[in-house]
Amino acid sequence: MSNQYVPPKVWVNETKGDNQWANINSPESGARFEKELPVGKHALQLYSLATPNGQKVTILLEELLALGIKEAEYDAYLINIGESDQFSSGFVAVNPNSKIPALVDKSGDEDVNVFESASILVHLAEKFGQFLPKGGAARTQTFNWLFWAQGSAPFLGGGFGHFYAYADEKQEYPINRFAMEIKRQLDVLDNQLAQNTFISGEEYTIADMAIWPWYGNLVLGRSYDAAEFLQVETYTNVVRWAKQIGLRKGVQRGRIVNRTFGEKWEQVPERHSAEDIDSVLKLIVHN
Ligand SMILES: N[C@@H](CCC(=O)N[C@@H](CS)C(=O)NCC(=O)O)C(=O)O
Repeated sequence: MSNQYVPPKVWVNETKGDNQWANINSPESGARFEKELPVGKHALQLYSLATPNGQKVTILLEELLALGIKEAEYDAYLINIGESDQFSSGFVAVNPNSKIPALVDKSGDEDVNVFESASILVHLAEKFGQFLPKGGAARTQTFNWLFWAQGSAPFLGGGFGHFYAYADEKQEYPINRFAMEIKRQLDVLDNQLAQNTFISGEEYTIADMAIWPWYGNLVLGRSYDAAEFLQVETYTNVVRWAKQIGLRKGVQRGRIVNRTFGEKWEQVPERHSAEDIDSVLKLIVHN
């Protein structure tokens, strides 16, 4: 192979080209500029974007509100990762890893910074006593699948999605490698969902909320324009589950919070009250 990359002895940062997603990367962590985060009136302050990782948290918050839990009211501010908002001093103070979602829980004597989407899901599920079984095998199963999601989805987003949809050049080797892994993961989910209504059993939990934004959206044809390529319709149990969860009010509301792309009726850049979502959902045209 004539144009094969030969790694130098020591890696140097030579990121080239104008790929938007490659250009936000840097080998250094930490704040790149000084800017405080805005703070709203509710006890829960969310700083996020409606990527699958962001959707997990807004779906949980909207599910909690759908149960009538008023203490789950939240302000959701937009962190535009394409514009480097995640590198402000304010955001880095909440999440030193500079990735959405990040939450500040101001309900107690001291503010609690929460980052990593699964940590936020557990924090909120425990705080409100919902969507996480209290003990026994059901709780462990929920954690099994929650951590499965955290370990597996980077192969879907950072692996398959990056090389299939976002990379400037389509390369056979990484696309093959990650397509293989994603189809294997879909098969794991399909087998599990053949035996269970929800991912960890008969109860809808934060594990479903962690997995649906990635694999549910994928099999519903909403991710990477890859439905045909991956033959997603063959995973019939995953499709059944994805549709069932997609009908939930909390999911329909949560998935559009901090969203700035797509149809007008699915864009709620910031959310400070239920009305912010209601007014956008009213724009849906029913045929
Ligand atoms: N493991 C993290 C992943 C979060 C993550 O990758 N967030 C992406 C958006 S989906 C991000 O903020 N990327 C910005 C960047 O890499 O600079 C979590 O689950 O919260």
